[in-house]
Amino acid sequence: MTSSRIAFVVIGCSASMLAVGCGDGGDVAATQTSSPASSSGPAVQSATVNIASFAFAPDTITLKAGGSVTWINRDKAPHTAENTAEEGPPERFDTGRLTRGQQKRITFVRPGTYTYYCVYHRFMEANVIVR
Ligand SMILES: [Cu+2]
Repeated sequence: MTSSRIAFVVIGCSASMLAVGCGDGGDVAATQTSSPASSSGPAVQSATVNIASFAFAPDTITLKAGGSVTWINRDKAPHTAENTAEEGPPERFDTGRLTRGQQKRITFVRPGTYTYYCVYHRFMEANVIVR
């Protein structure tokens, strides 16, 4: 009677060990989460940049290649959005002089980072990133 009882305990033990081993790997993998990169956001087909209080808002646009950005001047002062050749941009662009309420749409074809400024107020700087 003693020997059969020992055998029963051993079988029960190994069965529970199998169950634990089975559940282990899957649970660990399921709890892992990846944090998405949120620095520049998803690329969009079109965007609007408001020029207000001597600043471009938003100051960074991430655009799909072939997409367009529309600049609208909300200030009393005239502004432009244009880039320079010195920074080695993929392409030059220039909205020209925009007075209050005026807007200009520019289409971007070549991928790259376009850092631009206002020719009247050089401290006004912003970026269009084309992917
Ligand atoms: Cu300006």
